[in-house]
Amino acid sequence: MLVEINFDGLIGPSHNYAGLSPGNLAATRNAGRVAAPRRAALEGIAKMRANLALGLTQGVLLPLARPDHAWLESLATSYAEATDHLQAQALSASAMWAANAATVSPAPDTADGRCHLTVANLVTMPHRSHEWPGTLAQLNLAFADPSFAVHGPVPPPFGDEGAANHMRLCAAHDQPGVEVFVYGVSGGPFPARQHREASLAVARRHRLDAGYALFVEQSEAAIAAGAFHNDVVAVANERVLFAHEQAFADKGRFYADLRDRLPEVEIVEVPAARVSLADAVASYLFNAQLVTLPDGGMALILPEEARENPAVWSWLQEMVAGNGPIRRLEVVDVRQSMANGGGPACLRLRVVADPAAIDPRFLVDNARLDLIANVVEQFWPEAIAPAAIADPALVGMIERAREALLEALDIVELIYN
Ligand code: SUG
Repeated sequence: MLVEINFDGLIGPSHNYAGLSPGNLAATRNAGRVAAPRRAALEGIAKMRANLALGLTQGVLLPLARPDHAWLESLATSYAEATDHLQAQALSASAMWAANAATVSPAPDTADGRCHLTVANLVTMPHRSHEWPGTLAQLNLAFADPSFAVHGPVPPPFGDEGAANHMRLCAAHDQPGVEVFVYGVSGGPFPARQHREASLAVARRHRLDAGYALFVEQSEAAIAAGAFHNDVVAVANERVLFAHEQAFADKGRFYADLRDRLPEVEIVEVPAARVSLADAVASYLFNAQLVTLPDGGMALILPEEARENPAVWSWLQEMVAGNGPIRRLEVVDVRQSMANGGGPACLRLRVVADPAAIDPRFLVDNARLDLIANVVEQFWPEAIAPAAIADPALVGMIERAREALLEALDIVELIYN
């Protein structure tokens, strides 16, 4: 049976605030802060537990080997010799944001009836551009079953940031859907990270029906306001699109195309007069997980920051009191990730598949999360201050922590990936 599985990126032991992502306002604002990797990972685990409690199927993707010595070697340097900036880029725990791991087209949408995954190249940000080899190794393990087709990255210079710029709308998860690829052309002072050419390549590789793949430009205003990915201003689930009024460059055309392909679509649009783009970005209202619960109703899993923003919270209260499709709000605390610009939706990759076809080591229940939490409690650094990044003792601790995790989960194949 095909179900939606959320694979959360476990927050790695090297989590820190180095301000590496221009255009990501939270990460820039928090540059230089002392990070708390252990607390960060436990927040993420608590979010996974909350999803299990809602009756959802949960998976996990694991931290990559950091620092990335192979990457530094390809730059003809080593961690000890590298500049502070290059060290931070090699050490980043940014693979936690699993929405950027890959773009996923489930089996009902593809010509060969397989579920296709293309690992994202993330070429726009140097610290993220070297994630893909480790992520690909993991996808190849987790999705080794022949019902999946795992693809390497789209070649540079075409920037691809994975599922964060992709939405799938359908009558039900196991039915054929409309796949929406959102790309950027201009972002004012900030880079547009998703290139149209990359989105087109992913759609071709995934063998999508051309009539049911839409290519939609993100608005320049949204990127300029700090929405470096579409999932900061829009989220979709089954027949529902939840979006900010200013998310898209030409929403009239997009909504009309969507209604044409999926007549039952319900568009829940938040007007700028109620929630400004600035409030949407600061609160991560749209970086929520929009999920279908086992009883068929839909819930929005939001960060605490959305509850703390009066304009956002009052709009949400009115929405759930009304007659719309989203009836329940769940609030989670992922502040450590949020401070780097990653909300609940950034932390997960959605895959619609038969759980029996997935390597069971990548699926979690509460017992497996207990196992992970024990390793985190024992091995993850409590704090990382910016100056500590150069400290060989800290680096040793980070490397040991990941090894302990892979041993505990019996996924030692990944130790060198
Ligand atoms: O790519 N932050 C990530 C946040 C990614 C959020 N993902 C989605 N919206 N799907 C980014 O900007 C900051 C890391 C640092 O500065 O150390 C960072 O990479």
